[in-house]
Amino acid sequence: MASVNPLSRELVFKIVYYGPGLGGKTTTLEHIHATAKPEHRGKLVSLATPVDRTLYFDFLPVRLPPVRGMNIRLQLFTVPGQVYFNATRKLVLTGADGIVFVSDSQIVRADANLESLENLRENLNDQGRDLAQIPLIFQHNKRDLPDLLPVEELDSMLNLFGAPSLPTCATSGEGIYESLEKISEQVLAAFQDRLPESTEGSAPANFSAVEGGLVNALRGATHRAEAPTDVVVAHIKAPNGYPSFPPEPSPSAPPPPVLPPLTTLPGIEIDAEGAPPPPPAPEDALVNRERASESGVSFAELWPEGERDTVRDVEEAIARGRYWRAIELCESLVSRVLAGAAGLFGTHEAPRDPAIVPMFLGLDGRRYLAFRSIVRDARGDGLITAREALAAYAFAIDARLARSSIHHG
Ligand SMILES: Nc1nc2c(ncn2[C@@H]2O[C@H](COP(=O)(O)OP(=O)(O)OP(=O)(O)O)[C@@H](O)[C@H]2O)c(=O)[nH]1
Ligand SMILES: [Mg+2]
Repeated sequence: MASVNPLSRELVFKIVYYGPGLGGKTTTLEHIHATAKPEHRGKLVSLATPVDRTLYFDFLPVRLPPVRGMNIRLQLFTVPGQVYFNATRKLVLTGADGIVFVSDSQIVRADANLESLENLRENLNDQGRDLAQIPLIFQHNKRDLPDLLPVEELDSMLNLFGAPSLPTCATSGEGIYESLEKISEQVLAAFQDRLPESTEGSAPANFSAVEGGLVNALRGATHRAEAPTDVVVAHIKAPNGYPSFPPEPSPSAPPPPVLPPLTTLPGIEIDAEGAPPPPPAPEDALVNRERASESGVSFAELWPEGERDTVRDVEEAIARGRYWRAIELCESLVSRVLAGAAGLFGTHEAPRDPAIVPMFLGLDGRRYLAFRSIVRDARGDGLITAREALAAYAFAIDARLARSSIHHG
């Protein structure tokens, strides 16, 4: 949901691009990222398969020009359109302030559009929300291709509430900024409607005050000689039994295995972060062996050299029953992982929603919140059990593994 910081006069809105697989959601964000003025957009983060199908989501932060003294930031997300990734779609949809439904205008994709819209409606219902009450626009995409449904027909099939709809071509960028402007207006208007009467008039209602219009203010270039470099891509290998990621499953093909939830990611491919760590000096190796033999197996190798001692301290604390100490150390390990990741995504632009930040790393927001609650318990007077210390350590290990899988693309 929209967050407001009255001190900095800043509004943050979450906008989710939803729609059938291969409809053009990721391409839309890529276009905005590649052509918006650098001061108006942050890094593009994509969690995709090696063949560029969205596996978890894409994320792009956008800063709009100030309107009536309010700074407005948008957090643009895409969902994975492939039908079997519904758990992820639900998670990404949580707290959306506005939805851009990216339909595929090709006649052959008519059913896929309808199914995706129905899926959107169901997922919102599960969250106690109603599509009719949420700012929504339609991007009827791929208008450059042959064998298309007319826009009017797409509207009569999909756009049952009379939401704004625009024809677009995400590959050339046609209509993409106009869609962004429309959804921005809708979320602002909805936000203003929710304000108490006393503050009415203090919030911006539309972008007419922006000189030259929002589109011109945002758009820096229509073409770039080189692809932008600030794209963070985590290419996540599909888990076993999910070998090829076909463009769209054929109806006769057996359904692919279910993807692991965001919490586990067993098939994650750990890319080396730069050069491999240097082998330990002989005396370090000796110390490591001694300490490892005290606590059995050690996970220290998963961390960079400078943090391995802390990891060994965690293991020792658990082995000796000093659970509160283990949790305290896990908290510092996790904080460093998240801070490092925030640097990758751009500290100012990273979402502040605590359930979203760990999601960048492919971690489940709920597990992160459970971890925070264990940390709070450990600081209080309550009894801390081995189970809690082990759960905290397991989360720290997951966070570390997920962090290792992200590199600059
Ligand atoms: N001709 C044409 N191709 C497009 C357009 N938009 C996207 N594409 C192509 O369609 C393919 C899929 O686009 P994506 O943006 O990855 O689709 P998506 O909706 O993110 O797909 P999922 O991540 O699987 O949900 C890519 O090859 C794009 O280049 C368009 O407007 N016109
Ligand atoms: Mg995608």
